[in-house]
Amino acid sequence: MPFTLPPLPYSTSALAAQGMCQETLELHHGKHHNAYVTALNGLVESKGLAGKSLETIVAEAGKAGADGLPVLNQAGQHWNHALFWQVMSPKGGGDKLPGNLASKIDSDLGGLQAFKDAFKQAGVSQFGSGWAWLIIGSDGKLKVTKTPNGANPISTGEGTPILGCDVWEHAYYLDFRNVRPNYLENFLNKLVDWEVVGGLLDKGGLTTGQTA
Ligand code: MN3
Repeated sequence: MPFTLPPLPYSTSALAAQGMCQETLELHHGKHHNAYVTALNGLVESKGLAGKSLETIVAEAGKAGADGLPVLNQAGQHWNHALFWQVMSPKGGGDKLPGNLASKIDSDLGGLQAFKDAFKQAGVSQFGSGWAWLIIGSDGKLKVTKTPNGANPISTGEGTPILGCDVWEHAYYLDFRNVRPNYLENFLNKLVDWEVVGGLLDKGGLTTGQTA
């Protein structure tokens, strides 16, 4: 089955009051994410991906190093955006975290503010395009990390993301121009749906269910 663009779980205008305008979502979801899906489908046959899950493809492409990059760029970005749309919502924002997530952030990362500071720093310090992440590390502990371009913690073997923020310029230029720190701060304070993130923590991360 070909990979498909997952529909946004809200309308393209739903996050405008929270700092992500309709034009950003139309372009980012309808053009950028869709282009990764189309390009990935174009690689299925030549790269022998048929029958593999998106998660397996991302992990294998990461292990393949430079040889895996053409697949990782598209497959990683398909996975990354699939998570990104889910972790934001019109009900997002605020500092009320579900109990499981709050207590794990307290014990593993030193509390909500320390986590937010680390996450923002990860996103700001990612040189050029990439992503900031909250992941369940391979040791079971929550960690904040970052990856360049289309990579993610599945492809690097670090762990499984439960929250990701796109820091490619296409994610924030219409709303925040060049000011990436303000975009990250707004993402954490107004856009993240903590109930969704807590649910992903319980489930051990996102499984897209998409297969080549
Ligand atoms: Mn993007």
